[in-house]
Amino acid sequence: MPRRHAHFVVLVALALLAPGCGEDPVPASDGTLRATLDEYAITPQKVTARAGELRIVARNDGRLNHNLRVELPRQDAATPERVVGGTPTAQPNSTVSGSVRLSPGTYRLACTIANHDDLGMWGELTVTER
Ligand SMILES: [Cu+2]
Repeated sequence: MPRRHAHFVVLVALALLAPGCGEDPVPASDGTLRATLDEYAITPQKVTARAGELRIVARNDGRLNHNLRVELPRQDAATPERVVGGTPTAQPNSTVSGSVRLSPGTYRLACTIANHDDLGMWGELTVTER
């Protein structure tokens, strides 16, 4: 096989193995988003919900403290993300909950503790009309 093709095959294989890539979003059922927190991931990473009150229940399966916050994406480089709601901090092996009122739009999910967001603790929340 020519070298260029070999590289292509490797890239496709990596793309298929990469977690979270191309995953279908998981709908929040009964107005509740259930998620698991771990070092350093939010599962599921892509979620959809209907506009209105969203209850968030997050279980911490990790060994560090984590939280699950809903953020409006930054409008430009100079403006930070704005947290609109979420859960308090969850100790390891505990479950925390919170609720947030959401209008249709695209939001980020993130753990706002230390640099967990940068390490991969983030996700996407798409809110649609009721
Ligand atoms: Cu965290």
